[in-house]
Amino acid sequence: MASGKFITFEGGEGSGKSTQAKLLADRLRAKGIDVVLTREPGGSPFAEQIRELLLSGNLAPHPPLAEALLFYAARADHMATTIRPALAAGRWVICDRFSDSTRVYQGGAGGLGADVLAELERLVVGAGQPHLTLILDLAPALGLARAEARRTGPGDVACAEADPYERRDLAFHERLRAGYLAIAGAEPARCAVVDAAEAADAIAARVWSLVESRLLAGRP
Ligand code: Z5A
Repeated sequence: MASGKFITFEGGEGSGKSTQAKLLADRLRAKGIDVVLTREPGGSPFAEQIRELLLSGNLAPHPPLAEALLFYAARADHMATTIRPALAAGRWVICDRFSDSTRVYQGGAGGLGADVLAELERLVVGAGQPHLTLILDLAPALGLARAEARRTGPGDVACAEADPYERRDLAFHERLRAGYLAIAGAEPARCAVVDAAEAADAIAARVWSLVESRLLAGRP
Protein backbone atom coordinates (compact mmCIF):
# COMPACT_ATOMS: atom_id res chain seq x y z
CA MET A 1 0.00 0.00 0.00
CA ALA A 2 1.56 3.31 -1.05
CA SER A 3 2.22 5.63 1.86
CA GLY A 4 4.11 8.46 0.17
CA LYS A 5 2.39 11.52 -1.23
CA PHE A 6 2.31 12.43 -4.91
CA ILE A 7 2.33 16.15 -5.80
CA THR A 8 2.30 17.55 -9.31
CA PHE A 9 2.95 21.06 -10.61
CA GLU A 10 1.10 22.19 -13.71
CA GLY A 11 0.76 25.40 -15.69
CA GLY A 12 1.75 27.13 -18.89
CA GLU A 13 5.21 28.00 -20.17
CA GLY A 14 7.37 29.95 -17.75
CA SER A 15 4.78 29.85 -14.96
CA GLY A 16 7.47 28.81 -12.47
CA LYS A 17 6.76 25.07 -12.10
CA SER A 18 10.41 23.98 -11.95
CA THR A 19 11.29 26.80 -9.53
CA GLN A 20 8.42 25.95 -7.17
CA ALA A 21 8.89 22.18 -7.44
CA LYS A 22 12.48 22.57 -6.28
CA LEU A 23 11.61 25.00 -3.47
CA LEU A 24 8.93 22.63 -2.19
CA ALA A 25 11.29 19.64 -2.36
CA ASP A 26 13.88 21.58 -0.34
CA ARG A 27 11.32 22.56 2.27
CA LEU A 28 9.95 19.03 2.66
CA ARG A 29 13.47 17.61 2.92
CA ALA A 30 14.27 20.15 5.63
CA LYS A 31 11.32 18.67 7.50
CA GLY A 32 12.89 15.21 7.21
CA ILE A 33 10.65 13.95 4.40
CA ASP A 34 12.33 11.80 1.73
CA VAL A 35 11.46 13.43 -1.61
CA VAL A 36 11.91 12.35 -5.23
CA LEU A 37 11.87 15.37 -7.54
CA THR A 38 11.05 14.36 -11.10
CA ARG A 39 9.54 15.71 -14.32
CA GLU A 40 7.53 14.91 -17.43
CA PRO A 41 8.11 14.12 -20.11
CA GLY A 42 11.04 12.24 -18.58
CA GLY A 43 11.91 11.04 -15.11
CA SER A 44 13.29 7.61 -16.13
CA PRO A 45 15.95 6.64 -18.71
CA PHE A 46 13.42 5.49 -21.32
CA ALA A 47 11.11 8.46 -20.72
CA GLU A 48 14.05 10.87 -21.03
CA GLN A 49 14.80 9.35 -24.46
CA ILE A 50 11.21 10.04 -25.50
CA ARG A 51 11.53 13.58 -24.10
CA GLU A 52 14.50 14.24 -26.36
CA LEU A 53 12.50 13.11 -29.36
CA LEU A 54 9.38 15.11 -28.44
CA LEU A 55 11.18 18.37 -27.69
CA SER A 56 13.77 18.09 -30.47
CA GLY A 57 11.70 20.22 -32.85
CA ASN A 58 12.64 17.71 -35.59
CA LEU A 59 9.52 15.58 -35.64
CA ALA A 60 7.85 14.91 -38.96
CA PRO A 61 4.18 15.93 -39.11
CA HIS A 62 2.08 13.53 -37.03
CA PRO A 63 -1.49 13.31 -35.69
CA PRO A 64 -2.31 14.39 -32.11
CA LEU A 65 -3.05 10.80 -31.11
CA ALA A 66 0.49 9.72 -32.06
CA GLU A 67 1.90 12.55 -29.94
CA ALA A 68 -0.31 11.68 -26.96
CA LEU A 69 0.77 8.05 -27.21
CA LEU A 70 4.41 9.11 -27.01
CA PHE A 71 3.72 11.15 -23.86
CA TYR A 72 1.84 8.17 -22.44
CA ALA A 73 4.61 5.71 -23.37
CA ALA A 74 7.00 7.92 -21.42
CA ARG A 75 4.51 8.20 -18.53
CA ALA A 76 3.97 4.42 -18.35
CA ASP A 77 7.68 3.87 -17.87
CA HIS A 78 8.03 6.81 -15.47
CA MET A 79 5.17 5.46 -13.34
CA ALA A 80 6.57 1.92 -13.35
CA THR A 81 10.23 2.67 -12.70
CA THR A 82 10.21 5.90 -10.67
CA ILE A 83 6.87 7.06 -9.26
CA ARG A 84 5.17 3.89 -8.04
CA PRO A 85 8.29 2.37 -6.39
CA ALA A 86 9.05 5.66 -4.62
CA LEU A 87 5.51 6.01 -3.26
CA ALA A 88 5.45 2.36 -2.23
CA ALA A 89 8.67 2.97 -0.26
CA GLY A 90 6.97 5.84 1.59
CA ARG A 91 8.82 8.57 -0.29
CA TRP A 92 7.08 11.70 -1.51
CA VAL A 93 7.14 12.39 -5.25
CA ILE A 94 7.04 15.90 -6.72
CA CYS A 95 6.56 15.88 -10.47
CA ASP A 96 7.01 18.88 -12.76
CA ARG A 97 4.04 18.29 -15.15
CA PHE A 98 1.95 15.12 -15.37
CA SER A 99 -1.22 13.91 -17.05
CA ASP A 100 -3.05 17.25 -16.83
CA SER A 101 -0.44 18.53 -19.30
CA THR A 102 -1.57 15.89 -21.81
CA ARG A 103 -5.20 16.81 -21.16
CA VAL A 104 -4.58 20.47 -21.97
CA TYR A 105 -1.74 20.36 -24.57
CA GLN A 106 -2.83 17.38 -26.67
CA GLY A 107 -6.50 17.59 -25.61
CA GLY A 108 -8.15 20.97 -25.09
CA ALA A 109 -5.54 22.98 -26.99
CA GLY A 110 -4.35 20.22 -29.36
CA GLY A 111 -7.69 18.87 -30.51
CA LEU A 112 -7.59 15.27 -29.22
CA GLY A 113 -10.86 14.07 -27.70
CA ALA A 114 -11.22 14.04 -23.92
CA ASP A 115 -12.60 10.48 -24.12
CA VAL A 116 -9.39 9.19 -25.74
CA LEU A 117 -7.22 10.91 -23.13
CA ALA A 118 -9.40 9.65 -20.30
CA GLU A 119 -8.92 6.11 -21.59
CA LEU A 120 -5.13 6.49 -21.78
CA GLU A 121 -5.11 8.01 -18.30
CA ARG A 122 -7.19 5.13 -16.97
CA LEU A 123 -4.79 2.58 -18.48
CA VAL A 124 -1.53 4.21 -17.40
CA VAL A 125 -2.31 6.27 -14.29
CA GLY A 126 -5.34 4.42 -12.99
CA ALA A 127 -5.67 4.91 -9.26
CA GLY A 128 -2.24 6.55 -9.15
CA GLN A 129 -3.61 10.08 -9.43
CA PRO A 130 -1.69 12.83 -7.60
CA HIS A 131 -2.80 13.60 -4.05
CA LEU A 132 -2.34 17.30 -4.84
CA THR A 133 -1.94 19.19 -8.11
CA LEU A 134 -0.74 22.78 -7.90
CA ILE A 135 -1.78 24.73 -10.98
CA LEU A 136 0.39 27.82 -11.42
CA ASP A 137 -1.84 30.32 -13.16
CA LEU A 138 -0.24 33.12 -15.16
CA ALA A 139 -1.16 35.31 -18.13
CA PRO A 140 0.48 33.53 -21.10
CA ALA A 141 2.24 36.69 -22.33
CA LEU A 142 4.02 37.00 -18.99
CA GLY A 143 4.96 33.32 -18.88
CA LEU A 144 6.30 33.39 -22.44
CA ALA A 145 8.30 36.53 -21.63
CA ARG A 146 9.84 34.78 -18.61
CA ALA A 147 10.70 31.71 -20.69
CA GLU A 148 12.19 33.92 -23.40
CA ALA A 149 14.26 35.89 -20.86
CA ARG A 150 15.63 32.64 -19.46
CA ARG A 151 16.50 31.31 -22.92
CA THR A 152 18.30 34.40 -24.06
CA GLY A 153 19.77 35.45 -20.72
CA PRO A 154 23.06 34.47 -19.12
CA GLY A 155 23.50 31.28 -17.08
CA ASP A 156 23.58 27.51 -17.39
CA VAL A 157 20.01 27.11 -18.57
CA ALA A 158 20.22 29.68 -21.36
CA CYS A 159 19.73 28.08 -24.78
CA ALA A 160 19.06 29.46 -28.22
CA GLU A 161 15.95 27.57 -29.29
CA ALA A 162 12.36 27.79 -28.09
CA ASP A 163 10.76 24.33 -27.90
CA PRO A 164 7.92 23.44 -30.29
CA TYR A 165 5.18 24.31 -27.76
CA GLU A 166 6.69 27.65 -26.80
CA ARG A 167 6.58 28.64 -30.48
CA ARG A 168 2.78 28.25 -30.73
CA ASP A 169 0.66 31.42 -30.95
CA LEU A 170 -0.86 33.26 -27.99
CA ALA A 171 -4.34 31.82 -28.65
CA PHE A 172 -2.92 28.31 -28.11
CA HIS A 173 -1.44 29.40 -24.78
CA GLU A 174 -4.75 31.03 -23.77
CA ARG A 175 -6.47 27.69 -24.47
CA LEU A 176 -3.92 25.95 -22.24
CA ARG A 177 -4.66 28.37 -19.41
CA ALA A 178 -8.43 27.90 -19.79
CA GLY A 179 -7.90 24.12 -19.88
CA TYR A 180 -6.02 24.13 -16.61
CA LEU A 181 -8.62 26.32 -14.91
CA ALA A 182 -11.37 23.99 -16.12
CA ILE A 183 -9.57 20.98 -14.62
CA ALA A 184 -9.15 22.83 -11.32
CA GLY A 185 -12.86 23.69 -11.33
CA ALA A 186 -13.84 20.10 -12.05
CA GLU A 187 -11.48 18.48 -9.51
CA PRO A 188 -11.19 20.82 -6.52
CA ALA A 189 -10.28 18.03 -4.08
CA ARG A 190 -7.10 17.26 -6.06
CA CYS A 191 -6.24 20.65 -7.56
CA ALA A 192 -5.46 24.11 -6.24
CA VAL A 193 -4.88 27.19 -8.38
CA VAL A 194 -1.98 29.41 -7.33
CA ASP A 195 -1.48 32.95 -8.64
CA ALA A 196 1.91 32.70 -10.37
CA ALA A 197 2.27 36.43 -11.08
CA GLU A 198 3.61 36.97 -7.53
CA ALA A 199 7.28 36.89 -6.57
CA ALA A 200 8.73 33.37 -6.26
CA ASP A 201 8.95 33.46 -2.45
CA ALA A 202 5.30 34.58 -2.11
CA ILE A 203 4.21 31.72 -4.41
CA ALA A 204 6.34 29.28 -2.38
CA ALA A 205 4.59 30.44 0.82
CA ARG A 206 1.17 29.85 -0.75
CA VAL A 207 2.26 26.41 -2.04
CA TRP A 208 3.54 25.51 1.42
CA SER A 209 0.29 26.51 3.11
CA LEU A 210 -1.63 24.28 0.68
CA VAL A 211 0.70 21.35 1.28
CA GLU A 212 0.44 21.86 5.04
CA SER A 213 -3.33 22.04 5.09
CA ARG A 214 -4.00 19.27 2.58
CA LEU A 215 -1.19 16.77 3.14
CA LEU A 216 0.69 17.48 6.34
CA ALA A 217 -2.18 18.13 8.75
CA GLY A 218 -2.01 15.64 11.61
CA ARG A 219 1.61 14.62 10.94
CA PRO A 220 4.10 15.11 13.76
N1 Z5A B 1 3.98 18.53 -22.69
C1 Z5A B 1 2.88 18.11 -23.41
O1 Z5A B 1 2.59 18.67 -24.47
N2 Z5A B 1 2.17 17.07 -22.95
C2 Z5A B 1 2.47 16.41 -21.80
O2 Z5A B 1 1.79 15.45 -21.43
C3 Z5A B 1 3.61 16.87 -21.06
C4 Z5A B 1 4.33 17.93 -21.55
C5 Z5A B 1 4.00 16.19 -19.79
C6 Z5A B 1 7.88 20.27 -21.69
O3 Z5A B 1 8.72 21.34 -21.71
C7 Z5A B 1 6.88 20.52 -22.81
O4 Z5A B 1 6.15 19.32 -23.04
C8 Z5A B 1 5.90 21.54 -22.36
C9 Z5A B 1 4.53 20.90 -22.49
C10 Z5A B 1 4.78 19.64 -23.21
N3 Z5A B 1 5.87 22.65 -23.22
N4 Z5A B 1 6.73 23.46 -23.32
N5 Z5A B 1 7.48 24.28 -23.50
P1 Z5A B 1 9.73 21.71 -20.58
O5 Z5A B 1 9.70 20.71 -19.48
O6 Z5A B 1 11.03 21.96 -21.23
O7 Z5A B 1 9.21 23.14 -20.17
P2 Z5A B 1 7.99 23.59 -19.30
O8 Z5A B 1 7.43 22.45 -18.54
O9 Z5A B 1 7.04 24.39 -20.13
O10 Z5A B 1 8.61 24.54 -18.23
P3 Z5A B 1 9.32 25.89 -18.44
O11 Z5A B 1 8.90 26.63 -19.63
O12 Z5A B 1 10.77 25.56 -18.34
O13 Z5A B 1 8.84 26.80 -17.27
P4 Z5A B 1 8.50 26.55 -15.74
O14 Z5A B 1 9.11 25.31 -15.20
O15 Z5A B 1 7.06 26.72 -15.58
O16 Z5A B 1 9.21 27.81 -15.10
P5 Z5A B 1 10.65 27.97 -14.39
O17 Z5A B 1 11.70 27.22 -15.21
O18 Z5A B 1 10.55 27.70 -12.97
O19 Z5A B 1 10.82 29.53 -14.58
C11 Z5A B 1 10.95 30.11 -15.86
C12 Z5A B 1 11.78 31.41 -15.74
O20 Z5A B 1 11.04 32.35 -14.94
C13 Z5A B 1 13.11 31.21 -15.02
O21 Z5A B 1 14.06 32.09 -15.55
C14 Z5A B 1 12.80 31.56 -13.57
O22 Z5A B 1 13.93 32.03 -12.88
C15 Z5A B 1 11.76 32.68 -13.76
N6 Z5A B 1 10.79 32.70 -12.67
C16 Z5A B 1 10.27 31.66 -11.98
N7 Z5A B 1 9.37 32.09 -11.06
C17 Z5A B 1 9.30 33.43 -11.19
C18 Z5A B 1 8.53 34.45 -10.54
N8 Z5A B 1 7.65 34.16 -9.59
N9 Z5A B 1 8.71 35.72 -10.94
C19 Z5A B 1 9.58 36.03 -11.93
N10 Z5A B 1 10.35 35.12 -12.59
C20 Z5A B 1 10.20 33.84 -12.23
